[in-house]
Amino acid sequence: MDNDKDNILNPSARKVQNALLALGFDCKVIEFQDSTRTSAEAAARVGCQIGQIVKSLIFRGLASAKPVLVLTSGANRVDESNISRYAGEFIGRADAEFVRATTGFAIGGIPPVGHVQSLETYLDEDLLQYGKIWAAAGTPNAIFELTPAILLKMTKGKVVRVKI
Ligand code: 5CA
Repeated sequence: MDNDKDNILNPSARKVQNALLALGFDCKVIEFQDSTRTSAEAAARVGCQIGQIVKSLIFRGLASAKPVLVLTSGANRVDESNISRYAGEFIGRADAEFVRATTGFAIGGIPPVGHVQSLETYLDEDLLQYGKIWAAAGTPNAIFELTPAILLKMTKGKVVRVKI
């Protein structure tokens, strides 16, 4: 593994890089000058298809208030009724405060791992078609490259259909 001491990162991006290394994944967090806040911006930064960007969306169980992480292809819109079925209860979109409290990160930079608590996680089956994908790394201009198989392994997510 490369010694990554020389990769100077914003503290939130560093938190993600450290979490990846601690989990045993040799993924390198990259910070850009320009925004990777949206899937379109992230795809423009790395020159990939928008579908290769992993969106990390937090939902909230309406009955239990449990957080649910949905990792979806940047090309897709999440059908909340699908996720409700998998989660076993109605779910709604989490607000910014809930996202921060359950993940430790702000919207626009939510990584797939390194959260303050472990999250029930669903992974969009459409991500599996790509050789390489990119996920957010703690800030709205940090991302890292990985494969769908690695994403599955690091999150222990359940592969599901998320779109309608
Ligand atoms: N860094 C990029 C690409 S990796 C990124 O994090 N994209 S994202 O899709 O995972 O995160 C932004 C998403 O957060 C948006 O798609 C949007 O659906 C959601 N979002 C934005 N504002 C809010 C808000 N106020 N409450 C809940 N969700 C929000």
